[in-house]
Amino acid sequence: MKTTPRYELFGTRTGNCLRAAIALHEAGIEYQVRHVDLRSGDQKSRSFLGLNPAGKVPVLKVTESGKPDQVITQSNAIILYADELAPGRLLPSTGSVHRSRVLEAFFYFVTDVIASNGVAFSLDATADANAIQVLTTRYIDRIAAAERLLSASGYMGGADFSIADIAGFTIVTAVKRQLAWDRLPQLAAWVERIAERPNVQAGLAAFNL
Ligand SMILES: N[C@@H](CCC(=O)N[C@@H](CS)C(=O)NCC(=O)O)C(=O)O
Repeated sequence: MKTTPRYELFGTRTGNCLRAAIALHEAGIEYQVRHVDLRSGDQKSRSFLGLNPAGKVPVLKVTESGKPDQVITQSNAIILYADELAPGRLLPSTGSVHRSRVLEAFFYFVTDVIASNGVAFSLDATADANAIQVLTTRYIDRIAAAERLLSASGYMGGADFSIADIAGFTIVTAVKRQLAWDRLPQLAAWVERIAERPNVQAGLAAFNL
């Protein structure tokens, strides 16, 4: 008899965790939220380090009887895992000409925008103002340049909603106060379009206490 796996998403209200939560909702995967309070140091507890020795969220734990537990510790690996469970909903299938366009837009946000933002955020603690400014200018300029990735139908890299929209939406909304919106009308319309999706709203609310 085939059993249904149990999914638990460990995290809190950060961009990396929200991206994972949105992907699970968009893929139609039911999961339980496990709050990890970073300010209290839950991520350094013995039990959490047993799950992810890096002490970082998000973490997706998959439990299925008769199988060893599966633990996925990177937000983008969780997003791709969600795609595997619901093929075609988050990423055009292998062999489709549209797939590489979506992956291009997805990795643009992950490596060129989110990574710079993450480093700028971590430098904040050490108050290296110059380096923070360089990195901030870099990710803001790259977000503005992302308007060219929008398809005619208004999604990032493809005709339909995809993992590229998930990657872009959470970082663009996280830094929205820093953007010159009067010069980015298409990006503004895209943000509204993505924000209207019920599964995006559900993912954004996943870690609300
Ligand atoms: N590349 C990782 C980054 C994970 C990460 O940096 N998580 C942060 C929160 S967004 C964290 O757990 N910080 C707690 C700590 O470093 O103590 C991913 O995308 O999942």
